[in-house]
Amino acid sequence: MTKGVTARAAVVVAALLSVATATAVPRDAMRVTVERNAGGGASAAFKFKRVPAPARDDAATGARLALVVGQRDANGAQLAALTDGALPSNEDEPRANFFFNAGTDGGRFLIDLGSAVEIAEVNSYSWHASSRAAQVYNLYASDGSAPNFDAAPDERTHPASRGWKLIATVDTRPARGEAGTQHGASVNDAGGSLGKYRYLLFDAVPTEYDDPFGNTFFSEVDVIAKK
Ligand SMILES: [Ca+2]
Repeated sequence: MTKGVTARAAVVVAALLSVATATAVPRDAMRVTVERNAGGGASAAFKFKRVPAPARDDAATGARLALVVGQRDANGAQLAALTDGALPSNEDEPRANFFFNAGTDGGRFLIDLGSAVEIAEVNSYSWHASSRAAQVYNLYASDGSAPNFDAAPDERTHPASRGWKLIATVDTRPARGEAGTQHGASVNDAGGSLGKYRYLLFDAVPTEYDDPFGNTFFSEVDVIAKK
């Protein structure tokens, strides 16, 4: 009984807060744009209709990368492949992609931009003939200013409890139909800015658990600064 009342009270408080937010400042207009190429549409140019093609000189170029949780698959590239501007030339080029180890439950990697940047978009790209093409991850961001900020929250630590904000949950798997081999995701905001952040944390899980090979072949991650 008490529990029900508490839950209902929480709903009311949430509703009041949302009204206050709506009148005080524009509501968040974060969007996740997802596209999938298949067959001949998947080329080394990573061309999509709405997701921008990978950039060579984005804000993540030269950023510090760190593996925070999980193991790299030794058949794949180092984390540096995520921001080197180089793309795989075909759908089966493990050395041109970073992926978490086979049979493991994904993990977390960090992009440290070195200083706070007003971010317009975070775009991620992947390419694989089968189930490793899709991307499933939570994107967290932080300016690092929280007193208890932890740049490397381990698997027992919820990032939100250590100074991180959940920006988006990205899942490029189609609800039905062709899965595609080349996926692009763009996290952006209708207002032009996702916010000003120094750190990005990707919290990725396998795309499927039917076999040990569900960890995404990440080809590139771009961080586009607001102009
Ligand atoms: Ca790359």
